[in-house]
This record gives sequence, C-alpha cells and structure tokens, in this order.
Amino acid sequence: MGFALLLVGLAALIALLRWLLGFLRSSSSSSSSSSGGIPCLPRVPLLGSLLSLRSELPPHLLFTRFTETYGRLYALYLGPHLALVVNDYSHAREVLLAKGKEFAGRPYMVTTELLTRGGKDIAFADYSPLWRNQRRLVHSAFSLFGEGSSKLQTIVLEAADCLVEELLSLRAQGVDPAPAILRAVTNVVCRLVFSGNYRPGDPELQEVMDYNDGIVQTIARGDLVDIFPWLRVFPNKDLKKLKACVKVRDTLLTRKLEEHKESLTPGDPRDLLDALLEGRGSDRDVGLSDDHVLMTAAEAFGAGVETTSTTILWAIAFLLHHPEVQERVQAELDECVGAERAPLLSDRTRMPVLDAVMSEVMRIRPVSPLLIPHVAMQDTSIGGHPVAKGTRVLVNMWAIHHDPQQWEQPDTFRPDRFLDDSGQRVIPPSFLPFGAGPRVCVGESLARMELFLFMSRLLQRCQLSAPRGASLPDLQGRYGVVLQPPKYTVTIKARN
Ligand code: STR
Repeated sequence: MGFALLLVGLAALIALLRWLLGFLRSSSSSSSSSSGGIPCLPRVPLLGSLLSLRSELPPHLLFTRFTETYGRLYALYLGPHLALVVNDYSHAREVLLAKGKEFAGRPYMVTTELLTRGGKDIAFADYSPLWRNQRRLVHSAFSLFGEGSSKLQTIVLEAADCLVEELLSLRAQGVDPAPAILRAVTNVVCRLVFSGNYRPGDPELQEVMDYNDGIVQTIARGDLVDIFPWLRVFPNKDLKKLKACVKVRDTLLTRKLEEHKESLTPGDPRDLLDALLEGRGSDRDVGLSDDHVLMTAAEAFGAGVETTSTTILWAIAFLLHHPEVQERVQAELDECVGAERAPLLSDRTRMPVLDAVMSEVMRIRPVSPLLIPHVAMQDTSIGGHPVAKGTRVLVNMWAIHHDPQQWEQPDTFRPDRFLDDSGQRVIPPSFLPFGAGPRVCVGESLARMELFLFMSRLLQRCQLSAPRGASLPDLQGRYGVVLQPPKYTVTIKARN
C-alpha cells in the first residue's frame, strides 16, 4: 500500500516536472506573443491564471466582469492550456460561423472521456469525419420524430397531461414543481430514445433520474482534474461517483440496445436506437460501432432531459415574477386554441407571444452560459489576432445575451424585445441559446417543439402563482454543466 502510494507520488512528481520544463520553455517568449497580442490575465507557473479565477462569482459572471479590465476578447491559462474568452457577438460569429470548421474541435477532459468512452458521442467528441457522419445520422433520426410527423406531439402531449394531473393533484399551497417536471421530461426522452414508457413511481425511471443527476453533479464543471489530467491518479470522490453512475447507465442502455437489435423491423424505426442501428446497415453506413450507438443514445438522453427541464423551470420562475406576462400568454392561448382541445404544433406560428416568452427565458438564463469549450484545429485567427492550433476558445453566451450594446436593459425580463410593432416575432442576431455553426445543438428543433407543447399545455390548463407568504423564486442560477434555478415553490390551480 505504502509502496503503491510512493509510486503514484513519484509519477505525479515526474509529470509535474516535465510540465514545468515545458512551461518555462514556452513562457520564455513573452506572454502577449503566445496569446497573439490579446490581453492576458496574470499567470504563474503550473497554475496558469487559476489564481485570478478564484471567486465567489460563477464563471460566466466572472468572465463577464473581466471584460471591464481586459476588453471583450482576452486570454487566460487554465493550468498549461491557453484559452481565449470571447464575450461579444462579432467575435462569436467569427468563431462559431465564419470559421466554424476551424474552431470545431473539443478539448480533452478526464470526466467527458469517461462519460463518452473516449469521445464516441456528439457533444464532447473532437471533430473528425466519422463524427460529422454520426451527427448527420442523428440529425435525420431526429427529424423522423419531429417536423412532419405527429410522433413527438403525441408523446409530449400525453406527458404534459400526466404532468398537469400530477401537479393539480398535489393541492398544496406551495409545491416544488421540479420532480414532476423532471419525470415528465425524462419520460418523453425515454420514449424517443428506446420506446420506454413509465408510470410514475417506476423504479427503472427513478434509476434513470438518479444516474442523470449524479452525472450532472460531476461532469465538466471545470474541476481541476479536467485541467490537470494527471490528478486522476489521486483518490477523487467525484470521479468515483461519475464512474458509478456511468456504470448504471451503461447496464441499462446495453440491455435496451440488445433488445432493439433482436426486435428491429427494417424500414420501420420505432425510436432513436432503431434509427441508429438501421443507419449502420444501410448505404448510409458510416462505420459506427456499438459504442458509438450507445454513447449517442446516452447523450441524447442526458441532453434532452437536463436542458428541457431546466428551461421549463426557468420559465415558470420568471412567470411567477411577471404575472402580467402569464396573462398575456393565456389570452393568446384562449384565442388561438380555446379550452376544448390541446394545443398543437400547427398552432405555434399563430402564437408569437408564447414564442417570445420562451426566447426571452433562453436569452436571460441560457442553460449553457459558456457553451462547451471549442478548440482551434489549425493555426487561424480571431479579430485579426493569430490563434495557434490547439488553443481553447470559450464563448461567453451569457455576456452576449446581456450585452448592453445589443440589448436594451439586458437584465430586465421583457419578451417584447422578440416582437415587432405589429406583434410578429423578430430574432436579433446576437441571440444564440443553442450555439451556432458546425457544433450547433443537434436537438434544437426537437427542443423548441417540446418546449412549446409542454408550456402551452401547462399554461392552458393551469394558473401559476407565488404561494402566499413565500418569497418569489431566486433568479440567480446555480452554475454547473447546466445553469439551474435554485429550488422554489409554486401554487398551481386549474383554469376553468
Ligand atoms: C447531462 C447528464 C447526463 O446524463 C448526460 C449528459 C451528456 C450530454 C450533456 C448533458 C449531460 C448536460 C447538457 C449538455 C449535454 C450536451 C449538450 C448540453 C452539456 C452532462 C449543453 O450544452 C447544455
């Protein structure tokens, strides 16, 4: 035991020394030349700029504050890694769109490697030709359920009705809506991914929700082990927890995969797993392994659950603060849909107010305020400054969505900014809640449909208000791999 520890310590020491040597060599050139003339935060050996990053503020707010000192494009060192932080729309457009392909790489992180079996997923995998094809396949699989098919609509409306019944049956003065919403959204994703359909209280559903939660708490949070991979040799509670959750996830999904392989009917995909399996056998075969199929399904799962449930929770939180906005949406619903039938996707174009409300929610509280880090795949440039291959780029979508030069009173919740004078929707260019370019969210259109159906059904049938005597929801987000609202309570009454 003692000997093993000694070895581990020695290995760490050697890694450290090797790195220090590399650092001294690279920092003998001046720091502004290594960051291409871009202002750089102070740095020290080994830690890079990490000392400046210690703060009470969550990273997206801290990065926004640094713009006051360093301007809207600056550099910092995450340990040994040079990272540029982009805080304005014009540079973001250059990175994501104009040079999207040049910046389409992803950094190596210990936690995401573990989560994705070494990058066999879509979101965290580095760019490669195989990745492009995998992404295309997922895209076309998604469109099987979304646009032009009533499948998603049927599934979501059923889940939304269950959700409404459950919320109304609670009858308490103030309830935490999060568990019921999470369950409803998880159920939708289970049906889309592997045709799972669960009653409330099903132990398998609970298992899925538990491992998801464990992953959210431990993945890609900017932890030190993601910056210094060699730290992985030391005991680490979070990594242990992540591994345990991944194991539960893999057991469940492997079973679903095997069942699907046996019962697959060619030409008639029932869900995402079928569509992925089928994509392999056809002329669209792009060489996906079982691991790729599994990781893609697992990710569609996690992404679909966490982002949608969080956005719905933010929407309710803001509606409690702005009852007049809830009334406007309900007036629109009453006029376009009435009370007799459920809202349908085909109603969406006639409901600009609800659309504007959801856009404003995603502007003011983007679930992914720093997106996922990008990496330059070749020597390139930003704003005329040279950027070396391998440089990380963090796009601060929070700063872009709160930029006073683009948005009037950016901290105020005002859905009207997404409507023109005649009440039709307008989309300002600096609104990018799903990112943009080659790495844009693959689930974007599915997500928008799902959000519309859940929110319209919820607001058609329910009146949401702040419980008497309770304080309104705290609107400061909790930073993690998704920006979540703190727990709050709501009073829910049936609308007649
Ligand atoms: C949530 C938990 C889980 O079980 C699996 C995943 C993998 C995909 C992740 C997801 C997570 C969190 C939200 C992410 C998504 C990929 C894209 C999405 C990071 C960790 C966002 O960028 C918001």
